Amino acid sequence: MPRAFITGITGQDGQHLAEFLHSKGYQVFGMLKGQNNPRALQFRDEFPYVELVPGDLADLPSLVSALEYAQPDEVYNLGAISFVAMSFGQAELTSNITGLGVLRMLEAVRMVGGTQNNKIRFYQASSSEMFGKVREVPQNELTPFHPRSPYGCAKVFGHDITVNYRESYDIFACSGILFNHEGPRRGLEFVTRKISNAAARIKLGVQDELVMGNLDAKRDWGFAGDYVRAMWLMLQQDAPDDYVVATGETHSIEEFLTLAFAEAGLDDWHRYVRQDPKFFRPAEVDFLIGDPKKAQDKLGWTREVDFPALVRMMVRHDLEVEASRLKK
Ligand code: GDR
Repeated sequence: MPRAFITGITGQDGQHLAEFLHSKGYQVFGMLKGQNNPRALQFRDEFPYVELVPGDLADLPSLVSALEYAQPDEVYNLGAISFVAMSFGQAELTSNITGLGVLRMLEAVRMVGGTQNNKIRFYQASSSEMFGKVREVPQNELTPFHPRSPYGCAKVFGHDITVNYRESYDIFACSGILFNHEGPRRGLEFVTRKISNAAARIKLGVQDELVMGNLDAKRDWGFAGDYVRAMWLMLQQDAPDDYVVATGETHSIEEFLTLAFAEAGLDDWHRYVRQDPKFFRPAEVDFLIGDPKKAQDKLGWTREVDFPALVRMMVRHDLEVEASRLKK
């Protein structure tokens, strides 16, 4: 039975990946940080087949112990401070966890997997936020980086150090440059889920307005369930490499609002949406669109859920969840 170790296990991607690897017959270990982590209880109920192992990306000895215990064939480093807006207020913490955390994980892989013929395959969750103020359209694996937030800067470090460890120590280390990927498991702080959840609550009469930031941004939004397949495919190749994972389409926040409110059975979203400067960021990434050609050609990866289906899935889920909450 192959063994996989995942950081960020309680996040959206951790959950999708755990489910996917379990269906492939893996024994799945997930790293859980903190004392009495509030997410642990619900996670254990939903994913009884995942063995939770204590550890923290800020603490190298804990990563070594966790890997010694799990003895993984594959390590997926999905753990991070992942909310771009928050990274401006907590830049040092973000650099430590999202950036230096990758270095610590790679060191742990080196220490536990051995300095020669290291058998552990490593996946790093890199991000389209590294492209930031984009230098070309669409963005591919060779597009230069120009991050626009402490989060983006930390991800650039994580990406570069992954490539460096691959080249220096011959570690099978891959970096997936994933564009935005969403779904019903997305946290409520991210714009897509904030909209789908608000549309559902407004429809059900438990909320009357939606307060947002910059509506001019455009994103290449895919479904998280499709993207975790790409992570796994990267680690099944003969040689390690980096891949952009994206849909190749970009959509505006206004398009998302239009589809989401219509799916909830509401007329014009403009009636409910107000902008507030507190949701604006000191610097923005206005236009992202990825070129997934390499992932399609070399990994045989394709997405299954398109943009309208993604919005529909999220709004329907939130209508159900919010309606059942009302009944309680
Ligand atoms: P992003 O995701 O920053 O792209 O990073 P997010 O959904 O937070 O923002 C997308 C865009 O929407 C604009 N926006 C708002 N965003 C939020 N969260 N809330 C609002 O009210 C709002 N109004 C407008 C933002 O300004 C932004 O332009 C995500 C994260 O998952 C990262 O971890 C990941 O690396 C990248 O996607 C790829």
